[in-house]
Amino acid sequence: MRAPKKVTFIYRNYEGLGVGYLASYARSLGHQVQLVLYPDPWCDTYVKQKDKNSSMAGPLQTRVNRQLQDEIVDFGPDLLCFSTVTDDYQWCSETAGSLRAATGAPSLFGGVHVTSVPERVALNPNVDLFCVGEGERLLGRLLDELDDWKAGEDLNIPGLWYTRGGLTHRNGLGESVQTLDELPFPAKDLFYERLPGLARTYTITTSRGCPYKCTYCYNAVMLPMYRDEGRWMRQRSVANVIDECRWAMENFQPRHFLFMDDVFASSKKWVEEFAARYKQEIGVPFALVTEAVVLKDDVVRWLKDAGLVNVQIGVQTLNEESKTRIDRPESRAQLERALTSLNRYDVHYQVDHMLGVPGETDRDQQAALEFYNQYRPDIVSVFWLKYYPKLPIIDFAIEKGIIRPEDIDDIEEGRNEASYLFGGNAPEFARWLGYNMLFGWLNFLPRSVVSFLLASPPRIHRLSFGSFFLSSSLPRMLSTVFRRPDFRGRDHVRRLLGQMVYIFELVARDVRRHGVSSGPTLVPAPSVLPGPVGASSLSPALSDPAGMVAALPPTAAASLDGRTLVGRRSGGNVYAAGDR
Ligand code: B12
Ligand code: SF4
Repeated sequence: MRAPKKVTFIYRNYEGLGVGYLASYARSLGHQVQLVLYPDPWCDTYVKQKDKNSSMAGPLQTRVNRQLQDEIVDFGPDLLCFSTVTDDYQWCSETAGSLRAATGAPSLFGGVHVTSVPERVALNPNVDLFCVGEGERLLGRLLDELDDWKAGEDLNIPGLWYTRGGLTHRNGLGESVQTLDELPFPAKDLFYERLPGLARTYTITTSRGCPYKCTYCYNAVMLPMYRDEGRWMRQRSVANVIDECRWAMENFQPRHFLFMDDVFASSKKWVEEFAARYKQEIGVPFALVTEAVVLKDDVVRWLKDAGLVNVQIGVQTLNEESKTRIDRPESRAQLERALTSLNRYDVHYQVDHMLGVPGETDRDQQAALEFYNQYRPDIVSVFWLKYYPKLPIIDFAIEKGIIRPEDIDDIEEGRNEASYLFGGNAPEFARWLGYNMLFGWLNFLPRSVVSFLLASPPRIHRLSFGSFFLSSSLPRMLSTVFRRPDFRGRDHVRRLLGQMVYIFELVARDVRRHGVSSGPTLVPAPSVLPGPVGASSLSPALSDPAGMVAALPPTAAASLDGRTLVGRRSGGNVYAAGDR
């Protein structure tokens, strides 16, 4: 190996497993790694996207950013690494612009967004190098050959792309790690140093990829890409996962584990062995994310016996036609079997329900409510459909006139600011608000009350309030306070509080360094990306709110501050004409 390099990872808000793996891989090769977490609770893609420039966020954020930039400059990196989901792409781009100017180091981008639209990223002058696909092997080789690239030589590393001299060098796809057991455990310490509270729940994955390809999920983009490059769905051995859990217990003493696979427990034989060893050797309560297809009765029993307390499963829709159209893997019978088993073994569980699926009607939401009222999940968590780059569902939305071909620009540049927590890109936003409210409160209402409301749909529409707090946050907070197994909710509250402390520490360090009244000295990012394509983008219906009102039943448009809320597009509410 050539001389070890200094690598800085820049990441927003909380923990990213991808960054954890890349950082530990680079360290295992002898390089020095810095992780800089940018806290941004006012524009947190995990919480909601809003108020980027609110008066409270502005000055505080400037101090935080300056302190973090100082830390990066002090470290003197050879390479600045950014991991991007689409919602963070614009932020990553701006931040890369200013940090490159401050440090003189080149930027390397990777992650789901970059892999989905490399041809666009190639045009972004704030990105010097980027990784298409998985990054560990690529990063290792790049750090070895970075000086050659800086000296003007071309590199042929699988997955590494860059634009130089007006030409984009494309090197195919990053080599996927086929034997996951070979990877060093993620560099958790880097995250925990910044936000110690994260260590309370150790986030882990036992696999990569998913055998399915739902049309609204990134797997539908990745699976075809990696078809000829080995297996996309890969499973770690039980021994390797248990080793990581034991290592985590020794080093960080977590209270819980959270298995964040796309689909946990996709092999029954694997689960049986895992459950037995976990119970004996680890024994700490755990939660997992999975799909109903794999939750057979004995699987739930083994996992419960091993310490399973909390499950999150995707349901999304109960409409058979929608299911086929969005390629959901489970049958109704499999879903019923999974929920019956979770109820039988008394496991706290959350179902994810999607609002805004094109083509669905009031009847579909009523049928979903009836179903959930029968099985009574502990939480019905509503996620609104949001269009991410290259997802197959986009074609259908275009066909239905929900988005227009010219909206693709916003989607692929990460400028679609719709929140997946409230409104998403649903053109008939207001139509679903009453259901959203009822899903949120379902588990707190007696069955008979839900049935009473269902008996007359206008009663449900009367619950239409355009308030995320009332429909989702409040019931979730109550669940967090009163239900012990809902530790994920409590973690979230702790994370937010931890972030406030972190912000305070950063501001205090900035004040020590620059004084109380000194103005910002951040290097401004050059503005490089094309601006928004116009206020009317994303839905013809939304650019014509009056038309929308006509299209909705009278009870579906929600009243907000005396105005008629008819829809929601990127970044804000849309009111009926004359009400704005
Ligand atoms: C765990 C998870 C979360 C966790 C943690 C997020 C995180 N950043 O790790 C939480 C709950 C916080 C979360 C929140 C959100 N998530 Co999420 N999440 C996932 C999930 C299930 C696993 C991520 C993971 O750990 N992958 C495993 C690692 C190893 O893979 P990786 O991160 O892709 O990294 C590899 C490569 O991409 C590449 N790479 C990545 N970064 C870099 C950087 C460099 C420099 C290089 C060289 C390479 C490289 O190398 C890595 C190792 O091989 C993914 C689906 C998935 N399986 O990826 C969705 C996913 C990433 N989430 C998604 C989204 C949309 C979100 C949210 C906006 C909300 C939502 N709708 O779910 C927020 C955004 C928060 C944020 N800013 O990241 C989408 C992203 C789609 C898109 N086009 O942007 C995904 C793909 C799921 C989906 N809906 O299809 N998420
Ligand atoms: S089953 Fe889940 S992880 Fe797999 S493709 Fe569908 S939504 Fe994505």
